[in-house]
Order: sequence, then C-alpha cells, then structure tokens
Amino acid sequence: MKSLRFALLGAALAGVLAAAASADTPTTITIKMVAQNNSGENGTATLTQVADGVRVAVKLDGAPTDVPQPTHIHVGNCGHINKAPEYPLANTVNGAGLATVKGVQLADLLKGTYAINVHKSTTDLATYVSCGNITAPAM
Ligand SMILES: [Cu+2]
Repeated sequence: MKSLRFALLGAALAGVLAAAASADTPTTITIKMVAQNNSGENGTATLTQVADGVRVAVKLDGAPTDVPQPTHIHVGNCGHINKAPEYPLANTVNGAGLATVKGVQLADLLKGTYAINVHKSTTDLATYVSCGNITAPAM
C-alpha cells in the first residue's frame, strides 16, 4: 500500500513539474526569415499558440507581386531541411501568409527541430526563397 502511495505522489509531482515547464513556454515567438538563393525575401514569422493549434503569420519584404509561394513547416534546420513538408501553411502571397496548424503545440515545435520554408512558386518548388528556424528567442 505504501509503495502505491509513493507512486501516486510521484505521478502528482511529475504533473506539477510538467505544468511548471509549460508555464515557461512562450505563447508567441517571432523568428527571422532569411532570404535564400538571392531572392531578397527577408522577414519574420510569428508563431502564436491558439486554442486549436499554432497560428503562423509570415511577413516577407521583396516578394514578387501576386505569385503564390508555397510555405510549409519542415523538419530540419535551414539549409538542411527534410524535403517533405511536415505541416503545410498557407501560400505566402505578396509577402504575407497566415495559417493555423491544427492540433499542434508551440512547445512541441520548439522541442523539435523545425524550420519554416518558403518556395519560389507552385511551379518551382525546388527553389527555396526564404527560411527561418523555429527556435525560442534568447532570454
Ligand atoms: Cu516546403
């Protein structure tokens, strides 16, 4: 009986520690998006924890006019990303894109190795024009 009580205490303690850890996770972060392949498309992406997932707002300067640029979250770091998109986002058009990735926690994105990647166009996916690593801002 005693060991069961200790097990329950341990489980409760683990729950408290997990809650404390998640309290440290920011609810919104802004990361830098860096131009690739001489696109000139530099900017930011802001990731915000919302009730049903993570909202991602991409803003890029120097984007081409009225060209939908496919945008995804990929596993990996910029320059070394997995080619297959992990989570699709809305196309970035005229330097702006807004999407919510449903059922995802910002904390989990930060724990993993992920990057937001913008492709040149729907017909030139192989050319990457902007990328940002999803990392917590330095304290
Ligand atoms: Cu992609």
